[in-house]
Amino acid sequence: NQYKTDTYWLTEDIVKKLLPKRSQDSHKGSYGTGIIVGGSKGMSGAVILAAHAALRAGIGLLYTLVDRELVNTIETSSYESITLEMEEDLEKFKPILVNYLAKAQSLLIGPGFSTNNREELFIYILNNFPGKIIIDGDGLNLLAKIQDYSLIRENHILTPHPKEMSRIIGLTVEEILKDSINIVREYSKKYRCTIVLKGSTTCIGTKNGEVFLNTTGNNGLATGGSGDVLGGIILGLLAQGLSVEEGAQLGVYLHGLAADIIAEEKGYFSLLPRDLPEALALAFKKLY
Ligand code: B4P
Ligand code: MG
Repeated sequence: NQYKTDTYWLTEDIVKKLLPKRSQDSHKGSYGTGIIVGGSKGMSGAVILAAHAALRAGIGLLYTLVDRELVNTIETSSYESITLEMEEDLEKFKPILVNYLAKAQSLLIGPGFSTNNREELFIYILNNFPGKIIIDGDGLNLLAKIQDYSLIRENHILTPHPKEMSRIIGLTVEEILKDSINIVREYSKKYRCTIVLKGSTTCIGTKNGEVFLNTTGNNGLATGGSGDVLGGIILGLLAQGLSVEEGAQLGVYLHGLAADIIAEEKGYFSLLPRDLPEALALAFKKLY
């Protein structure tokens, strides 16, 4: 019996209680600031998708930190975010970076980031950003490359698909899929963090050993880029004050619900990740 104690279906009742509060008497400072660190040559779309998702998730202010050659692309595609440029010389960049990091409550690192020559910057950010961090995509691949899991803290969320999970823990994709609930529970307890193992039934493990199974989403999400949108949604929720456990649960549920709302009208074939941020509006509305 795989559904033993401490395993829950992520239902509407559970996630409704996690919605961030909005008040009439508020301003952008009330809804938090986030930073996306990602992108590389040929992979600017990952940052753009994540940025739109964070903004549609209600974040107050959003920064993206990208390589110089990506700055123009991001600037022309994401009107509401502020683009920061990464300096190649890390020693020179550190004092500037520290100032950027001090502005935000949540940070997403990894979408389209590449793993080439990124180790030092990745380690520096993980060690110097005190807020909540989502490690996705190439951030996870860097973790697997560096093999230093002491970098992971309680206020971190790892969002691997089974192949990324396999690179981190050393089991095969088949082994992970056969026993995903117990594996997610084991590693989120071991690393004392939140792990979102993505798939057709996304499985969320918390540091205390609870596991939540998502009930939304459909095969329209099986297109490159939908993972980047998920990272952005969670980033936006964390900036608004949700804990890593709450942000992971509500974010995963909303991401799938947005896809379900689109599919109801348009079916599964043509769903694109770029459609998801806009559909988030209806997903929020359904829960409110
Ligand atoms: P990458 O090349 O690293 O893909 P990516 O850039 O991470 O894409 P993206 O960020 O959009 O997708 P992600 O999975 O993060 O590697 C992909 C490769 O990894 C695949 O070619 C495959 O070999 C392997 N792999 C990935 N997922 C696998 C799986 N489930 N089983 C076996 N091998 C796998 O995010 C996708 C998002 O969409 C998640 O939120 C996910 O939950 C959702 N989603 C995808 N399909 C869904 C479905 N059928 N139903 C509900 N939700 C779904
Ligand atoms: Mg991904």
